[in-house]
Amino acid sequence: MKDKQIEQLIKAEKIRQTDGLELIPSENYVSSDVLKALGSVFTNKYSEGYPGRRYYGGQENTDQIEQIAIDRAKQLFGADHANVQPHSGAQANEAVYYAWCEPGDTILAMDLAHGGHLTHGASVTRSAREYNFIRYGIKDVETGEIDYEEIRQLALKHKPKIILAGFSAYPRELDYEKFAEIGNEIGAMLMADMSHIAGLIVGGVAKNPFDYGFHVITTTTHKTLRGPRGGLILSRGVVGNPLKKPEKTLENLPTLIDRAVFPGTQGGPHMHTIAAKAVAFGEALQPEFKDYAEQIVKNAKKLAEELQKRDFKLVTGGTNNHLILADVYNSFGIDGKEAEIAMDKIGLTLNANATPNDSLTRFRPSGIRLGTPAVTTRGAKEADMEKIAEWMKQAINHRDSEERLVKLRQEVKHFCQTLSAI
Ligand code: DSN
Repeated sequence: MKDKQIEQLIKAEKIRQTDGLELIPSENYVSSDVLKALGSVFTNKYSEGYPGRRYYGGQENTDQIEQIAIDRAKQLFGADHANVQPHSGAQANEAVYYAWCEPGDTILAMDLAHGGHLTHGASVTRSAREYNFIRYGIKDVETGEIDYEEIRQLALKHKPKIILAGFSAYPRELDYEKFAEIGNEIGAMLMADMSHIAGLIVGGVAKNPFDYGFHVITTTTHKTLRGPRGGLILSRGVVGNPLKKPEKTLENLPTLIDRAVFPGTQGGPHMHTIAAKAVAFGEALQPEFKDYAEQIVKNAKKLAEELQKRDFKLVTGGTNNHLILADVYNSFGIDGKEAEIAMDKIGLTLNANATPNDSLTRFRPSGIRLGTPAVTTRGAKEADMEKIAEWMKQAINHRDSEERLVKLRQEVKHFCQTLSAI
């Protein structure tokens, strides 16, 4: 590169990602083919519209790329329709709200403090100003149990237009059947934000909300799905012409969603990212992806077990998916930020996270959140989880000893050299 300053930082980041263990549950390592597609000449192209219906010329290749991405996404999730244009998960959620709701309409979603996502109506977001969000949470922090009767009562009282199931920090599986029963009882649209577990769904180790009557799934493409940073909306219904405004019916959701993405909430799609999504979806369709998804969950369960042996108190007492939420404040008397910093020093990257009903602040919460998608991509297996749990405990025990932390950093680095390259 001519720009040496940026080139040097790209190299430094590659070294950081190679020599450390990536435990943030929403991150992953893409394949070299995904990176190639991302860095391709499609970044030069404007393609407002959809395949076969664009507002600019020169679309003979973009149309094919987008159609391939759409077809693969539909196949992966068993959907009638896929919109591959959302720039990320936030835009995907925003577009679905815009497609189905009028300003002031009610949406029932999981509380951010209990594992929901910012875009599920946190008060600081734009959508919270536009729509009326009602929140449900975890009933029992020990088990992670959700009170579906409470959700039903909230739904009966507030008559939401959308019932949203999904999370960014919940280590258990949701009961989609119960959500569907409630949604059908009050006539709400059923939306699932599967950003964290999309790869587990397509890998067959997590349930697919479409199998329980959900109408829409949104997801990011860069977490367990292991694609480029981006968003995706899948729906059930009949695909129509987005140039014609349809009635707001469940059957018309695909067309309503296409119109809500473009021109409703976005301009030109990022065709280089769509090319990379197509590559990642192709990879996720391969039989090996199932093995990968299974190993993510095996690793997470083992890591949870090993952490518990070392006195980490886990929210919900374990995990059924790829992520673990540990309450370090109630385990060791330190806040999540202090734990995150200690881990960073030895090359373990994870994030401080609020626990349900957290008594500490959002920036210095009680918990840490970690997961196994990225280390599993590098080939880590159950036996390696014991080592990771031990390093985590050591980092906490010796957080005030720079000398000990430097030694631990060396051990982690040597271990990383035994894993596959990124
Ligand atoms: N930032 C993502 C996560 O870490 O879960 C969600 O947007």
